[in-house]
Amino acid sequence: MPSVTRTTEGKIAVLTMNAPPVNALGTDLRAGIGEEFALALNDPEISAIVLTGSDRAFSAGADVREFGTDKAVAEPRLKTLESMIEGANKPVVAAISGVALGGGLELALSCHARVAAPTARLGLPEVNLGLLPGAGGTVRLPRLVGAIRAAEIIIAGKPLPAAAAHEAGIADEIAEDPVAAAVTLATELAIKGKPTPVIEREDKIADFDTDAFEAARPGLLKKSRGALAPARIADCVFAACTRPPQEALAFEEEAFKELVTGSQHRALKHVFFAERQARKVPGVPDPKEAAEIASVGIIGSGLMGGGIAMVFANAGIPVTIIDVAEDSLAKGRRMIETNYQRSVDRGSIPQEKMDRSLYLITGTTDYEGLGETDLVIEAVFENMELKQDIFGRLDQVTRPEAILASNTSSLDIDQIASATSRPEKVIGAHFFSPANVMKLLEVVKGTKTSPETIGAIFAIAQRIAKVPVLAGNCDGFIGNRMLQYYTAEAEYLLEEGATPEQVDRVAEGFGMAMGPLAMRDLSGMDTSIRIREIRRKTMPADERMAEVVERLVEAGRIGQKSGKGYYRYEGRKRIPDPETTRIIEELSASLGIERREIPDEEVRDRLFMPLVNEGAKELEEGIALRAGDIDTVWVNGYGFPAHRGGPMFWGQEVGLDRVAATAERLAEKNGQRWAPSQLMVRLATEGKSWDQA
Ligand code: T1G
Repeated sequence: MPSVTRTTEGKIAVLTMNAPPVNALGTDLRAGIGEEFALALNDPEISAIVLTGSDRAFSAGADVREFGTDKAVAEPRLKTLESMIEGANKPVVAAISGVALGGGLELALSCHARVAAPTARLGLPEVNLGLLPGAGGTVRLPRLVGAIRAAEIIIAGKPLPAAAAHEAGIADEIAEDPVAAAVTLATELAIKGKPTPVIEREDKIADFDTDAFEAARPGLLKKSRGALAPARIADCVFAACTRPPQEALAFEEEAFKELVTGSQHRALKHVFFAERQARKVPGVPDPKEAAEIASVGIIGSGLMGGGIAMVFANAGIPVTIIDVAEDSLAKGRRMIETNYQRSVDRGSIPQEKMDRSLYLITGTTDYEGLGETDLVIEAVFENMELKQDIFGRLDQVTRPEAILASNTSSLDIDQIASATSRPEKVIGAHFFSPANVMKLLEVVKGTKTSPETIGAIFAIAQRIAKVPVLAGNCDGFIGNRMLQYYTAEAEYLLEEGATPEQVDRVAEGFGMAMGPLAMRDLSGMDTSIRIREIRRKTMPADERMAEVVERLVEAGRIGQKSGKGYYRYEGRKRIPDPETTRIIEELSASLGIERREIPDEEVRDRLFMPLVNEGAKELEEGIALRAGDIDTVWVNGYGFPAHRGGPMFWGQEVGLDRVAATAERLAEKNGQRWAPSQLMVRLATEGKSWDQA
């Protein structure tokens, strides 16, 4: 039961919030805070108050699970507590360890001062839930850091390390022992008088310039990609600087209500909890009990191998990279150094972080170097014979307990495991490029992969800040198996009358980071010709693969690297090219396809509904455990807009009956692999959601 315990240090009351695991400010904890504050404020023996939480969290903010229920607005609300603190006749100091996020930081901002531990992180991440700080954050933060900086911080939604928070003026002091330091500060403030409450400070917004703020607005919103909250955050910060505090608080409350009842918050709340649920795999030991992985080997020093090596080194884990030749190792090393240097030059990591990580990465051509590693990840190109040869050698040189993983993006894990004497230790660890940036890790279990092996990979995923999702062992696992329908329809649409710029405009308007055709131009089309030929030979008799790629490659248009593909390029700028249209029109004519105007809505449905349908089939087959897992894959691995919740959540929102109807139509045109999932048809008929499957 959430509670608040009180201890006293001399004449200082120290109130400690206890609502594991992260002091989410649910009704019970809020009630406890209210009660203990009232007692302390009325206690003549108490001259000041310190509010603190646990080492892990001062508070992670409002309890997201309460949103949409009466509990969220039950008294004492956060704002009630903030008024009580700000209006207190005694100083109140927040002592912050761990995280102070959202309503947690807002509560701390209503205190008269804030002391943070050096490892604490302070932020207002509500935008990641499709919300904005609804307890005064948009009104108080500008009063500490100024309007534009406040808008930047809140719209970015990323917690600040304590040092940055201190530099910005959010934390007043950094101390190894925040509670002790807060007691000292509270004692001083009790004597010399409490500072002006943040809500009453005007100096940081006195020179607020409405024109300058409006001129900055486009830059503030440039990464919104259809999300509604960022613009509302900017509106609230503007109101905070142009209206009296109480009016600004009321304005913020209205904007918050608008967002918390909207579909984007529902979608983002789904993503938040789906990512956390994906970590829980029935029958797999809790990652906390997994055997520790203290050293890692990587086979292959190319783009993926180097990126994966960085991921482990960044987590402080020594990495040995194996490649066949010294010059490949040297080239791979240079690529890693360049990546780190770029981050240092951008200011996103300090030099010592780069030095420490590089120190942890070594390279050798000798497999014997892997004799003591706990985990080896193979990251060579997609050739089964080569992978089997590598796994056979790894089976010889590594300790029997070592886990052997493949970064393959679609090949059969069982076939790879058959090259070893330890199939229970063989698993897929599919990173997404660039591996040191993309958060998703598809963990692919083979028929014989043991629960302990899966648990160990889920545990290490947490340490390397990846989002793990368990996938069954099929062609393309969860994500790539669905992706093929998205890219295939993008091409069919071109043959039938759409233009590349229309397809990409619709996809990017939907919220994808980059449209499918621009994406293909970026990766280059020449490399896919061979794979396409193999697929053509093995695809079902009732299917025909579109031929746009082949026609463009024949015309020397292989993508950005050749200056032209679907588009013509000036640098990285893509320009529609009539030559592409001519080539596609010729193709349509040769196929006897009568081109037509295709409405944007049809383009959207044909790009995204097949994802939902194929995801449903993966649920039927057990390739994916939950619809939320599939959404987690797409949001973290493919740039699917999180404010739409992922393909499965979105499919449910638009109506599974509509998805099924589109699948029917596409099956007639493309072949039976596109036919509606029976599970989805049943749920649509019964009016049920994925979780009721
Ligand atoms: N509400 C409810 N549950 C929460 C929660 C929250 N705010 N934060 C975490 N949990 C649960 C989580 O679901 C998981 O549960 C467990 O705690 C551990 O979390 C009014 C409106 C704090 C950095 O957006 O970023 O305040 O799976 O697995 O990796 O303006 O949780 O164990 O059952 O993530 O160590 C704003 C969200 C809310 C912060 C810890 N706050 N949380 O990460 O552990 S809105 C946030 C996080 C708000 C006000 C507004 C992270 C973390 P379970 P975890 P972690």
